Amino acid sequence: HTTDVAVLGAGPAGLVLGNILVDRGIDCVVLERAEPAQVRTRARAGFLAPGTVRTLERHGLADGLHRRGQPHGVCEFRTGDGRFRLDYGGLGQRERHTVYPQQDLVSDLLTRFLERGGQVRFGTEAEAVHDADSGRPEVAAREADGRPLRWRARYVAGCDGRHGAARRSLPAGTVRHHRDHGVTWLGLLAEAPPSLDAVGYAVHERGFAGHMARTSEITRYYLQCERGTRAESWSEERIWDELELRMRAREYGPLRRGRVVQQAVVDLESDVLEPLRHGALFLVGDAAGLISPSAAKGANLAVLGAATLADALTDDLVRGDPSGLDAYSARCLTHIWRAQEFSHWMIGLLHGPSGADGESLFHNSLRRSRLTSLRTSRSQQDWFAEHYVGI
Ligand code: RFL
Repeated sequence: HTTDVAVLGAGPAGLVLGNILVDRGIDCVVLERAEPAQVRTRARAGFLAPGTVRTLERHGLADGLHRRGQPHGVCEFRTGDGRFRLDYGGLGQRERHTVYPQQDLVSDLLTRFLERGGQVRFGTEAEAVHDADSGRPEVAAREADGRPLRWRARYVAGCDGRHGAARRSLPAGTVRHHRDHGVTWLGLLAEAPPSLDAVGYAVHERGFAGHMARTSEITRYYLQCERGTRAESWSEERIWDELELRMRAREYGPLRRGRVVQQAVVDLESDVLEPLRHGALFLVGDAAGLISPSAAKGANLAVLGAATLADALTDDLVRGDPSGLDAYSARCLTHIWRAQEFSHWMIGLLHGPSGADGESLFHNSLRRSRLTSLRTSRSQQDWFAEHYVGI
């Protein structure tokens, strides 16, 4: 098989890229390991930055999120020193998030891609990208029944996440900046309405707890836990009791409990690959860099990276201008590092550092002081708001 652009992975990155290319008449194929039902139902992110929404609007991909997404602009911090709310939608650039579950966005993108005549090979696992340094790279893949498949393309977009084939196919010597933050979260999805009209961040001596709305019936919660925790070892009752304790429900009101439908352990890790281009192979989204979920940037970076690559590919394939492809890596790395820096700052706001003195009085006091600045300093609040919704 041959195509102009072989896209590995049908997540937010791959499907935004595919949609823009097909809309511009560029031949592409998306190879996706999972089956459609799985692609349409994987619950992950939910907070879309205004820049992400504008990008999706520009490419006719925002109908669903305008219909069903909810604007969101407030967060609430609960600490031993009391609680405070930040109306971040009225601070900084005065912009808000749109809360729209990632699986709904991905489902919309997939529907739109197929309507536009896009081709997805589901149940097809990319195994390796060969000859990336040549003008005719090849993707070796395997279909669900084990049959091998080869696609020759002009370009390959690695949108297949952190464990995908694109990362495995990088030449030796690719730089991977990696950081394990030494913090682990139990990520939970509850069939329960949100308990607050804000994102809730609870900083507690027993560890961080977080609350994020998804829909009127579904809420995401996070609980910091010991490294090496098995997700199943937490019973529903223990989860809700611990959430109520850390979120100080006795002072600020009970949580609305419900069935916990997903519980998974997430080790907070970040990495950035450099460069993001190797010959004809480009890395996008989680394949390009993994960002800890502390600042909800991952899906947003995926959409932005995909739109940037789509423009660069269009310039090259339609107009014969390769300058956008040459600039792709540097351009995306600028956004990625800004998001990493803020995400790192958030980790320091919400937890002690890893290691023996993580919960030392020294670090606790620094964190308290950082929270005090955020509570009392208008310029700090503006800075926070700008970076919280920015991308
Ligand atoms: P995805 O979404 O992982 O999609 C990759 C796709 O590639 C497929 N695939 C392959 N296909 C073919 N061959 C192979 N060898 C393949 N290997 C993999 C997979 O099946 C999949 O369909 O990557 P993409 O498109 O780069 O998008 C990234 C985002 O999904 C990710 O950054 C976010 O979900 C991160 N994230 C959040 N981001 C936000 O912006 N806001 C949030 O509130 C937010 N919350 C979260 C999150 C991630 C979480 N987890 C699960 C780590 C909350 C959680 C709990």
